[in-house]
Amino acid sequence: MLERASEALREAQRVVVFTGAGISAESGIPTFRDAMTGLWARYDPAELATPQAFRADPELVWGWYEWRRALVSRAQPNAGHLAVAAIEARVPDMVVVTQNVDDLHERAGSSAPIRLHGSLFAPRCSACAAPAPVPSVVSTTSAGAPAAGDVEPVPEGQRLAPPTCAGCGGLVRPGVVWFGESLPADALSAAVEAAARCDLLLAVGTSGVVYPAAEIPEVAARHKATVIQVNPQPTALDRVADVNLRGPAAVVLPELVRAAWGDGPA
Ligand code: BJW
Repeated sequence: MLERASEALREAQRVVVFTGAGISAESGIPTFRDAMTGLWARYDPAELATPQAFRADPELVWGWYEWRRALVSRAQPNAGHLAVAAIEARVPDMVVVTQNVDDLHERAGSSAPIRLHGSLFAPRCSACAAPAPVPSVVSTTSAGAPAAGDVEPVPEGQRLAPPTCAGCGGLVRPGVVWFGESLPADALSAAVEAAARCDLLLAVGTSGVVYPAAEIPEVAARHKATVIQVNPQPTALDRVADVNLRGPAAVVLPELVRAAWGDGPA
């Protein structure tokens, strides 16, 4: 399996790496469908990630996102993110399409990932959509001592009042795409175009159940690209994958890069 995948990767001219929450799991970021733990355990992420939840309880939803932003700010890219950047260094026509709202691909060295579901670091006004400053609070009391630059802690499970927009006074919301909202049209069309012209798509750490993002590997398969999936579990994408590499991204991706080019990320 690894040999077939590495050969296809070495020969590919145009590659898309399509990532989901699983690639950040080994950086300590829970996947979206992991049961929430600690003081967040009684909430369902699929219910919090909605405009309805923000309207009903903005402090609960803003507190959850600020807690997650703090967790991400303290996390480091793992060997999986580094391997993706290593592929980019070897394949000139390579596009990263991510559903993740963390910034670990960029911090690992990927140059311009296409973000389908927004970012934890791009809050905007819920009324007029003007970009808002990222609050300076970035630490959590549950994750140990504050990191350098932290101002004050965001305890797990805590409601936080969202800031208000400097222009119109509306509530500031996370700059992410919630269920029922449209994906950024430019990002979606760039991702579909890249998938339609690639000769290899690597789907990493995604359950493949959230649409329209889950169409990206389907588009690549329809255009006869080789689809390689990296995931410890079976997923909805098994039906389009030519090769399934079962295992954690931080182990399998460096192995794949080494097998393809004889060396890998440190
Ligand atoms: C590892 C690992 C390791 C673990 N290494 N792997 C067509 C059919 C049916 C429904 C719809 C449809 N079109 C639209 C919809 C509705 C909806 C939808 O798809 N619902 C489904 C749940 C059924 N889609 C939408 O609402 C989208 N909007 C839209 O389409 O607008 C128009 C419209 C609206 C309504 C009706 C019709 C049309 C918007 C979707 C926005 C998704 N946003 C979220 C939240 C972002 C902010 C936040 O993070 O809080 O994005 S939801 C969540 O899911 C998040 C993720 O990006 C996304 C995908 O999840 P992902 O990344 O796959 O994570 P998991 O947790 O699901 O899976 C982790 C995987 O990792 C697992 O497979 C593990 O095994 C694996 N793993 N450890 C590698 N170490």
